[in-house]
Amino acid sequence: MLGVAFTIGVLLALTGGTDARRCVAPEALVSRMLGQLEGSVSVTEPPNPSVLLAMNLAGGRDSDANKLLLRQIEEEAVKKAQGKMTSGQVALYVLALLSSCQKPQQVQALGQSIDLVRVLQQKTDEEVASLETDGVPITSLFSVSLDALALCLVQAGGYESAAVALARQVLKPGNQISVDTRAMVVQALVCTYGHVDLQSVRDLLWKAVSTVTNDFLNEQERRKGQIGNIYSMGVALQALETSSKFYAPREWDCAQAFNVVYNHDYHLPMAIAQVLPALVDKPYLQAASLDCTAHTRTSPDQDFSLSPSLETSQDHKGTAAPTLTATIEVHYSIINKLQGAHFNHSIQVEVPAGSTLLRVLKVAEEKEPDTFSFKTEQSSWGPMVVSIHGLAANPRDRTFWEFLSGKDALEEGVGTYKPHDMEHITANFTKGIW
Ligand code: B12
Repeated sequence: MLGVAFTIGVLLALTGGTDARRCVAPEALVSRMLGQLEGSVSVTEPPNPSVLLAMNLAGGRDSDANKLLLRQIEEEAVKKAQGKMTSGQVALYVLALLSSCQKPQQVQALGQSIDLVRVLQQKTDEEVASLETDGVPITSLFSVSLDALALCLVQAGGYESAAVALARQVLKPGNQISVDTRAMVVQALVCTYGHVDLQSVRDLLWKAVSTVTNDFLNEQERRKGQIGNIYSMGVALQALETSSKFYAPREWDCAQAFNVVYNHDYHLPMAIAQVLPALVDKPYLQAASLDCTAHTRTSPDQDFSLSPSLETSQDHKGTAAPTLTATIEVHYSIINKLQGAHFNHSIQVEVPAGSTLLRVLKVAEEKEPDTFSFKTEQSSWGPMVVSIHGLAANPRDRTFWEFLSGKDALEEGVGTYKPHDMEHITANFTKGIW
């Protein structure tokens, strides 16, 4: 009897203590994802701070890729932070540097030095002012949440008013704020809650976090583990990991939610960068409390047995690889019923099976350049379509080009989504909430 109890005790200690709700993914999956992140680092690509943050949270600090990425981040910070970077991008830089045990207040590279925290404070103040006057931020509520989280973690001023504004937004009756954004709001508010004394603010933050997290738990129950779509899971799990006291005594079935993630094969570095911290139970909230002296995980470089599907299954739905000669027909429409001269044009496009939607857009443009011209901008998630038929999306008036398959909004961008034969894709000029 004593032996059994001892074994259970040892097992509990190994799995992280007596808290039965905590989940951690299998080591093989964690090292495979770390390997994918390391593989995404390159001297020719713009550095992605979310990738560095995720590597550090998952314990992969010693790799060459990590060191290269840190240097690129420092150089990019001194070159661009002050100017064209958005508040959320600066916040991600701050979080990445904190997780690398660097001081964001004093970033030195290329013979220059910059205080990223001060830059972030200025940009956050502008976001909050816009939220207060126009009811919307300059960029996105997701970004403002990153801002508040980063400022809270470094204990610089400015995050409390951002957190209060965010709490009010998620508590607005009938708001349509996405799961992803509400999840990021949770981490910002949980951090702030730990540092404010004023009871009325604490009550507001408590109410906002418990409302959002209970909604997530309800959705998970209804949808057998899923919260939002498959790409929302990373940030949603991070939110639930940081907030158990806000939904207590309710318990979170983390195993059920983790299973949803295990059943998906993530390829995009950005998607992995949001999921991996959750899988090792190290949400962004812990970016400033990592043990910088600890031994880190080894990279899985040579261990191909861990990633059998990496090379072959670019198609996340697991369908068979197409033969090189097969082609598919895609019906593509572009619609603007919102602004200026309205238009509605359609075209039938033939592309090799397995092509991305970006290829469909390119073929449509080649066939009818006057009608189907388009522009993309590179982002952390890949190419984003910012203009079609000369009509440009404008973040200031909340317009963007939304992509649909039939009537359903796509859950991936044009750089990764692969249409099937006879699919009807629409690009609709839309006004959004973000
Ligand atoms: C806000 C937001 C938007 C806003 C961005 C407006 C703005 N100026 O900020 C709008 C509404 C325009 C938008 C559009 C789309 N989005 Co969006 N978006 C987000 C959200 C909630 C936060 C992004 C953010 O602010 N990040 C913080 C800043 C600091 O980082 P950033 O890298 O600078 O952010 C930029 C990019 O994220 C980019 N962006 C936003 N969404 C997308 C989607 C794609 C495919 C690309 C390439 C770029 C991109 O816009 C941001 C500002 O410039 C994320 C959620 C998440 N989990 O990350 C989803 C998210 C990135 N979006 C997603 C999707 C699917 C789309 C759409 C394809 C939806 C559709 N059916 O049309 C479109 C893009 C279509 C196109 N034209 O190419 C998915 C991407 C999944 C994937 N595997 O690619 C996410 C993860 C949401 C989800 N769970 O489904 N989005």
